[in-house]
This record gives sequence, C-alpha cells and structure tokens, in this order.
Amino acid sequence: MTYENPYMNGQILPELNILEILRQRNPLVICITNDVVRTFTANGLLAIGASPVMSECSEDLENLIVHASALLINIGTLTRDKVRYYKDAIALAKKHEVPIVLDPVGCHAGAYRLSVVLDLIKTGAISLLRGNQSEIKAIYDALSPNNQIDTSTTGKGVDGVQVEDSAVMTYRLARLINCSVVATGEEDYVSDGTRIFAVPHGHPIMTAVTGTGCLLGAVLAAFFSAYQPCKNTLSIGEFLAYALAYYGLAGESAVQVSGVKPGSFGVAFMDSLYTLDDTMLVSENRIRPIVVPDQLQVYFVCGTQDTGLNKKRLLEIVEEACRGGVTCFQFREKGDGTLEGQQKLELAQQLQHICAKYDVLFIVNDDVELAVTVNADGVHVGQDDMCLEDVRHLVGHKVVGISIHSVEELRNTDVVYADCVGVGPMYATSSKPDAQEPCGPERISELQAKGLTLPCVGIGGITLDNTRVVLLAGACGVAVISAIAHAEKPYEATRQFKQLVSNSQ
Ligand code: 3NM
Repeated sequence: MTYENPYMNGQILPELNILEILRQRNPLVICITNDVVRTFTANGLLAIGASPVMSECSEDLENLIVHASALLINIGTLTRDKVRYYKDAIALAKKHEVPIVLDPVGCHAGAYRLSVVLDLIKTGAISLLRGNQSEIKAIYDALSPNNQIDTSTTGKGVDGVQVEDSAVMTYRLARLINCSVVATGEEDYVSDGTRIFAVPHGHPIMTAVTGTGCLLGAVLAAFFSAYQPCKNTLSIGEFLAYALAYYGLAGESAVQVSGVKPGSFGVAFMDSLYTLDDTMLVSENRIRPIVVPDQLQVYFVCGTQDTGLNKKRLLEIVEEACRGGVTCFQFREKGDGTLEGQQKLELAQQLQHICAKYDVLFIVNDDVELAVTVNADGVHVGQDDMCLEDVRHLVGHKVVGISIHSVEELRNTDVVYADCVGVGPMYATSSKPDAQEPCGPERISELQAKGLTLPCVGIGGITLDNTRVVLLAGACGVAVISAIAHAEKPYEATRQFKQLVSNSQ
C-alpha cells in the first residue's frame, strides 16, 4: 500500500533510524551501578554504540556530568554511603538537565531498599524507572496503598503478576510519579503516563546471565540521547518500546547463535547488540499498543461544530475538561462550516498541546492522515471510514478506536486491528445528526456476550444521571460531547463525571 499524506504535501513517512542516530551520537552514559555488573554494563554500552563511564564520587561526577547524555543509578549493591552519593548525583544531573534512569534492584525484597528507592523517586528528578515487574509492583503498592493490584488469584506470587495487571500498574505508576516506567518480565511493559506498550521480545536465557537486567537500564539511558530527532514521529513511550524491542531482539538473535547456553549466550548477546540494525528492528518488531480501562474513564469528544464554530471557545473548553480530569480527548471536526486543511491541522496541534500538558490521550476522529502528521496518540474511525487493517498499517502503534453499533457490525469488524471500541448511541443525541436509533446500554453487554473483549465506552446522550447504568452494562467509561461542551461549567461537569466513574470501579 503506497501512502501519500496530503498534510505532508504527498510525502511518504520517513523510515525509523533510531539505532543509526544513537550510534552517530555515541552518547556518554555515566553509570553509578553495582559491583557485580560493571564490566558487563560497560561492554554492553560500547556494543550498542554508547560511551560508558563509571563514577564513584561527587567530585568526579561534577566534572563528568557536563559531558553526559544520561545518568544511570542502579542500587544493586547498596551501602549507606552510596545513598548519600545517589542523592548528590541526582541533584547534579538535575542541575545540568541530564536525564536519570533509576534501577530499583531488589526493592521488593527489603524494606531498606524500598525506602531508599521511594526517597530517590520523591526528588521528582527521575526520567525513567526501570525494574522487573515485582520491583515495580512493590513501589506501586507502597505509593498507592488503597489501590493495590491483587495478584493472589494468579497463584504464582509476585513473580507471576497477571499480564493485564502489569500494564495497568505500569501506567498508574508512571502517572503517580510523573515519569516513564518500564516493567520487565516475560513480556515487558512501558508507559510514559499517557500511552502503554507491551514488548514481548527476548528469551528466557537472558535471566540466567547476571547483568542483563542491569545493562538494560544503562541501554535505556543511552537511548534518551536519540529521542530528540524522533520526537515528531514517536511519543517517548513508543520510543522506549523500540529500545526494549531492540534489546529483546538482540537476545533472540544471540540465542540462535549460542543455543541455550548461558556462557556462550553472554558473548553472542554482545555481538547481537553490536550488529542489530534499524531495518531489523522495524521489520521484526512485535510491539503491541495497549489501552487499559483507566484511559477511557471520561472520554471527551469535541470540535468547532459543538462550540458554535468558535475555535477559541473549543480550546477553552478542552483546557477546562483536561484540568477537570478527562482521560481521553477526541478531536472530531465534522459538519457544515468546520475547519479543513491547514486550519484544521493548526487547531489539532493546539489541542494536542493542551492534552499533552495534562497527560490526556489525544485522538483524532476519522482523519488518519492528520493523526499521522501531528503524531496524535491515536485515531478513531467509524464503520464507513477506511478499513481497520489499512488504518493499522498507516498509524503503526497508535491507538485505534472503532465505533460498533450492533452485533452485525461486530461480526463485520476486524477487531484484531483495534484497541478500543465506542458503542452507541446509548440514548438519543442531538450532537450527531446522522446518529442511529438509540440502542441502550444493554447493547454493550450483548456485544460482550458475543465475544467483544476490547475495552469500550458508551457514547450518545450520556449524562451524569445515566452514567452508572452504562458502566454497569460493561463499559470502562463514558464518551460525551454535550454533557461537557454545553455544561455551564465544563470543568465542574468533568470533575463530576470523573468522580462518578472512579467511584463505580
Ligand atoms: N457518536 P452527546 S453518538 C459522536 O453512536 C457520536 O457512534 C455516536 O454526543 C455513535 O454526548 C455521538 O452530546 C454523539 O450525545 C455524542
């Protein structure tokens, strides 16, 4: 399928060249890491094309930090003196605006380790927290005691955290501590607080070689240096997902050479980190975008047709809604007198800017080209728009939403290409002139009984009064236009929706 984007004067999207950029930049990564993995970490960083340096005291760090692209703090071999050093190092990195990756090694196994990690997180200066799923869970539970994720039903203890739970936990923790979080395991998860990705790459033998987890922290630190040039095409979450995919793919290709033998694997892994290139990274990637119910709680849909064709009013309302706690916003510009072309693009960018400020998902309705051009978080399409397979092909790992009104439409929809669903109209609506007959909340239960498992929202005529019924029918949240856009105080209305949905779950 050839793809010419009208918003980009018919240009075709540039290829990803993350590894090429990283290797060209040869970033200096300062590692404050544990005694067990120093050599492995240094060799691994060299293999990926970065430049490692180990630093053990503040006086030294003060000189090095000015040249650094990133700082890694790995608390593996913890001492009281080192804790003081970590804090000094964080202050120095913060002062020089150097991104910090924190690896909370073993924090699930000891109260002292956990308290140190929480203290370091509290500085607010960490850019990325990378731990295994048990470590991430320990931190999440400590910071969110009333909202613990119950893993008892898995019967496997902390190492067997359920897959979906890990995605939810990673997302919630990223929002809670305001930094990106990577939780590694059989399948890795990454969230930047707005998006979530699952990265299934890797091989079990990687856990049999000391240092592979710790080196990953250093590798992710190095990748920060290559993000700037990719900013217009990738969110930081997706970018980090590629970094994880690269690391896992290097493991997979190494094991092809070494076999499942830890000693030989260690050597082959270094070789793979060195040789794997962007073409392989892109062609072999199996990164999966994930939408969790939290993201769909209060889904606001709006365009200038809903604000009397008043652009300024739309921007004000969206800002109020974001401040009030919407979790997702869809730019739906449709109908007589609405904006097109460059004007629509500029408005989309302004709205996207507001959403980004509040970590609110920014979704574009129907217009796949626009979603790609502005690098929106996702796109929502109807049954009569472009087919889902083509949409997925064009938007890659962006969120793909689809409207489904009936069981028949569900049967005709290729749901494997979608991440979430809008079901409607729940009730009569005056916001969509061509809306179908209201189907009532029971349509959601009906679709779920017929096999719909994607997270979904109810849409159409939803108010504070009927929200609970829609949730009880099986929706993760509610999508609204008029209940927020036409409210006397959109901020207050949003807050009420948010409270209602949060309390019902
Ligand atoms: N889609 P309000 S109903 C945009 O049934 C839209 O797919 C619908 O607006 C569908 O909250 C609808 O003001 C309009 O009723 C929702």
